[in-house]
Amino acid sequence: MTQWFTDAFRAEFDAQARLIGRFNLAIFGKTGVGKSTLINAIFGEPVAATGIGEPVTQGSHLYLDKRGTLGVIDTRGLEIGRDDAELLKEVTNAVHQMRSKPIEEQIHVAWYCVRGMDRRFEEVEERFIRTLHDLDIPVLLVLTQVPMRDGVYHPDAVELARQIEAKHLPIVGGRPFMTYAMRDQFTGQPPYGLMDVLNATFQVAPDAVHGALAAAQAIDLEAKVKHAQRHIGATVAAAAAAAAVPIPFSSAAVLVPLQLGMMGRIAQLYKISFDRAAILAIASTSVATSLGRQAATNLLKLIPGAGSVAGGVINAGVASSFTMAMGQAWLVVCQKAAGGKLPSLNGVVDSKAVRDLFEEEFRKRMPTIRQR
Ligand SMILES: Nc1nc2c(ncn2[C@@H]2O[C@H](COP(=O)(O)OP(=O)(O)O)[C@@H](O)[C@H]2O)c(=O)[nH]1
Ligand SMILES: [Mg+2]
Repeated sequence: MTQWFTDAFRAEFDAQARLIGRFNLAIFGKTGVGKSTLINAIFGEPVAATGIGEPVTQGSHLYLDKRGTLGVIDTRGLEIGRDDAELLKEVTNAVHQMRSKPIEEQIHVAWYCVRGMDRRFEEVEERFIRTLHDLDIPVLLVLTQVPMRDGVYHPDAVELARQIEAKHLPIVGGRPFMTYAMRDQFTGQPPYGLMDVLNATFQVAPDAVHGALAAAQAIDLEAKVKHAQRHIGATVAAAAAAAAVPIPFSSAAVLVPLQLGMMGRIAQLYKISFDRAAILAIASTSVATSLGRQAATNLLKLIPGAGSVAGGVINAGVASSFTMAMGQAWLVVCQKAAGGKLPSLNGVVDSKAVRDLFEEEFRKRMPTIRQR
């Protein structure tokens, strides 16, 4: 009975995935400085150790690991400080080859990582950063594992940062970012500095991949909300345009792809998989209890009482307000799902609770709809 819905949602979900694209981050630095730890802390998913991903070009030591809206490019088998000439050559070649591809296949930002307590920054590291800059890749220099106490950075890391600044490297902000990515169980040192790295990354990443970066990162929930609201706004405008010539309430099929696309987009901002999003969407819109195929003509039919408010026709105003209410209600469902705050029964989503939540949020924006 819900197959039509799942199929239609799948098509719109996938279309949105293509529109969101991918944010590609290149990460460099010596082994053990904390690159994987930093990525995990900011993007929130465990990076498989090594061996995942594919060479950027055949035989290359530059690997691209695709994880939905995030692509991580790193080097394997070549070490800074050992294979410098080869590494610089490969990076240069790879970037040149990627340049002829669409924007979502290019490197958007690079993080060059140095362990804050290493006390030295080598000339080859400087050359590496200048090379990336010359290839038009914005570079953030990140000092990792910098101990901080009472708001003061460890003096050795401060000294290293000062030395680096004196080199006037072409790095974002002109100086290194001090970070600590993961709590130290022994000293209790908490993480810090991650939001600054993320904000700077947003600032230098091309606009076209901001949505992907907002979706990929896991620490800035405001950025997710901002992008969700922007997309809801765009969908509301599209819905109003689609209903510029009023549509009978019974056959508002033109709004279905717009609304499903909006739901798919928001789900992906919160890294909700298609399968899970479909379950939540079916629960939210009470598709499961509706009359099968018929419902494909109008999602609003699935909201009890909506028809009486629309008064038999959907004009631009009705299309706007309903789409807005749907978007906001779905956003709340996704936020709770991502935060692990949706009620479940024995580990399975509690459909009734999801539907009550969606309807409650929907009605907050559409107080004229009567209660069931
Ligand atoms: N407590 C703590 N440990 C870290 C941090 N960054 C890295 N490490 C540890 O340092 C080691 C190397 O880190 P990893 O991320 O694998 O380095 P990579 O080789 O640059 O990817 C691991 O044991 C990490 O747990 C951090 O910010 N805090
Ligand atoms: Mg690693």
